[in-house]
Amino acid sequence: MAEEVKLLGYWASPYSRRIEMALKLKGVPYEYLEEDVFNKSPLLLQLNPIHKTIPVLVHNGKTINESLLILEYIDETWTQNPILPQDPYERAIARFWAKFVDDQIFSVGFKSLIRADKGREAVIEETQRLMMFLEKELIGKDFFGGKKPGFVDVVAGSMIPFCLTRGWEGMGIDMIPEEKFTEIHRWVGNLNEIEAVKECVPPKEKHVQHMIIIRERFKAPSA
Ligand SMILES: N[C@@H](CCC(=O)N[C@@H](CS)C(=O)NCC(=O)O)C(=O)O
Repeated sequence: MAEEVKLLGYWASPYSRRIEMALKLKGVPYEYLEEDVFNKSPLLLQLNPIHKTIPVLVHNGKTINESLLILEYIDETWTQNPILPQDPYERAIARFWAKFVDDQIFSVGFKSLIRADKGREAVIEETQRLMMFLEKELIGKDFFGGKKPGFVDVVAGSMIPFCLTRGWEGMGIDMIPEEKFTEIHRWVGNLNEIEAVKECVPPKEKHVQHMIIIRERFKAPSA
């Protein structure tokens, strides 16, 4: 019997793009259902009534929410081309970095987009300080996962170069200058060579424009 694998996503969302990257890295066919996150479908509300967010994965009628949990589910269900390390300690470390990207880097990086000029300098500095931890983590590696892209690569790859950076570009901010973040730039170059990643990168110009709209929508009035 053919498997049912459906993904509810949104074209500009790093959270659903990372799921597509993982499914493609593993060669798992899936049906993609584009959601309008500003006008949610009854199906999304039914499948994710608690958070009402994408991505949602549906596998043979079972629903999984929250992107990091979906990635773990995918890795355990389709075991070819593993994205998490086998060693328990290495797995814990990979989860640590993924959480660091989604919690710290995203929240500070997003603030740098929506803060008015006054508070922005401090947030930029803080974003760069956090980014330096990732820079150091990449020394001597092609990917966070080693020779091949893994869990942290799809999480950080979807979030940093192919999402937040588009927002910074739209504001004329070079948040990760190449001379200071050589390892991160090398890593982005490596990611760009991977077919499964390339296929999931949102179109650049459209995305930069989209991030400008997002920024306006969430801008702190006087921060
Ligand atoms: N922690 C969630 C975050 C997902 C998320 O924030 N998705 C956004 C799209 S980028 C969304 O659905 N937003 C709709 C809303 O918050 O109402 C995950 O990792 O899946």
